[in-house]
Amino acid sequence: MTSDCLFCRIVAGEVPADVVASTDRAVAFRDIDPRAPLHVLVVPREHHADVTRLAAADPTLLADLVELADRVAGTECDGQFRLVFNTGPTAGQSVLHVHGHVLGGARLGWSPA
Ligand code: IU
Repeated sequence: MTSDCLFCRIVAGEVPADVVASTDRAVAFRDIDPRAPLHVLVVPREHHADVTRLAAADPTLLADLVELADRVAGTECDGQFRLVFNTGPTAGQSVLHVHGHVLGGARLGWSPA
């Protein structure tokens, strides 16, 4: 837990969030600024700054995030989803606690730039 990390504080229950699913190692909650009918963030309970560091430190935990994303999409929409890990500020990462954006519920465009 990093006390100045927003997502650590959400995981700890110190900051409210609309949690849709969780495991002993990860939490899924709705993004406050949804960009698709389904827009949920999957985050590990343990703090890792980004997906490359998580993959190096604990690849099983990264696989857990993918599994949780799949479970959420199966519950919340038709099971089809896009999983996005913005990595670094230039790519759009604003919160330095790894999070996968689970996007779905509609046909998605393909225009990140
Ligand atoms: P990004 O990939 O780091 O830009 O994603 C951060 C996301 O966190 C972004 O989509 C925000 O809308 C979202 N978010 C949130 O869900 N709850 C919050 O309290 C804050 C940001 I601040």
